[in-house]
Amino acid sequence: MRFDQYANYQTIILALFLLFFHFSASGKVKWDMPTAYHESSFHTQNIRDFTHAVKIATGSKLVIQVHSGGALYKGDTIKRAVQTGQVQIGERLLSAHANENAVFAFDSIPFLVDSFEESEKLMNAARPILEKVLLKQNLVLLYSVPWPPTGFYTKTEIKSIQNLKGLKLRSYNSATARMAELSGAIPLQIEASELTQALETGIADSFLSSSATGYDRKVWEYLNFWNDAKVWLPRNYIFVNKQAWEKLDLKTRLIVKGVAYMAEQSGQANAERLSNWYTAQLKKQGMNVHTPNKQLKSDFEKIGKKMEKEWLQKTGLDGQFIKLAFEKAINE
Ligand code: PCA
Repeated sequence: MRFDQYANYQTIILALFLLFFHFSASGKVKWDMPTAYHESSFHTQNIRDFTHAVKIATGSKLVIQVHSGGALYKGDTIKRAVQTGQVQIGERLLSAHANENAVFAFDSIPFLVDSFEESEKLMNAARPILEKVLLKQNLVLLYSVPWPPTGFYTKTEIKSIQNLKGLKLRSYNSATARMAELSGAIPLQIEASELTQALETGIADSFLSSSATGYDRKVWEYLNFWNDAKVWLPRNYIFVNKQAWEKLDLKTRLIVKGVAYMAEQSGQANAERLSNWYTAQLKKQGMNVHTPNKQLKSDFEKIGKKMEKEWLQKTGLDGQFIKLAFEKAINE
């Protein structure tokens, strides 16, 4: 082969390579998104709106396929799957990772917030720290949506903390387990997707959760009382694998961030709007809905203070930053 022929081949190969690179850079990207909660959950519906909006706004350049209810990865494996790049994006209960880093439990300090407005202030106070911690774990935070407040589902009315003694209380994170433990109950870690089975078989005889999950899991078929104690408003968060994120071009990233902001706002508005509706449905199905009496309230508050202290000890400077930023926002 003559030298100029050889040079031509090289040019053609280079041109093909550039062409391929151009198409893969501007081509369509498909992401898989495992979530832990059922299709009927308002969180999943919000995610459906988010992914639909991303598809439209990017002209189908980025298409996200949602796998709800732990169908692709069970709740407790979703974060790892995204961190290691097995999937590109996921949704999970933030405080479920508190064992890795107590910062993840900023939303699970009992009675620190009891309204959606305060929950949003707390999220905004914690956001920079949360983003920093997640980035170190190869994750990019997109957005976060709260659950309605958590309360106690039981067979009989809780009039005092004594009534919680010995109950097999299903919990969904280490903070609910600690709350159960400090109340004298026996905590059992069970995913929402396995909650119905646990109640059916008697593995659990009570649980901590929101009106949303009680309604979604048809709790009235097993239990009669809901104590709307407003222990906290835990959050789900939506996160992306860092490499998958960086592979997107800048314009797509900006669109996804914008849509994520809207999804956080609409998710929160829906949670707030539906919260009372869920509670009304529980009543409609014959459940007794009540709030803690004075004694129970003060017993719970003591537990809250203790858990807040424990959280501040575990989180150090990060926790102090979040607490101060939150207090500042509350007093503004
Ligand atoms: N429902 C979820 C988490 C918080 C909530 O309200 C659950 O019970 O697992």
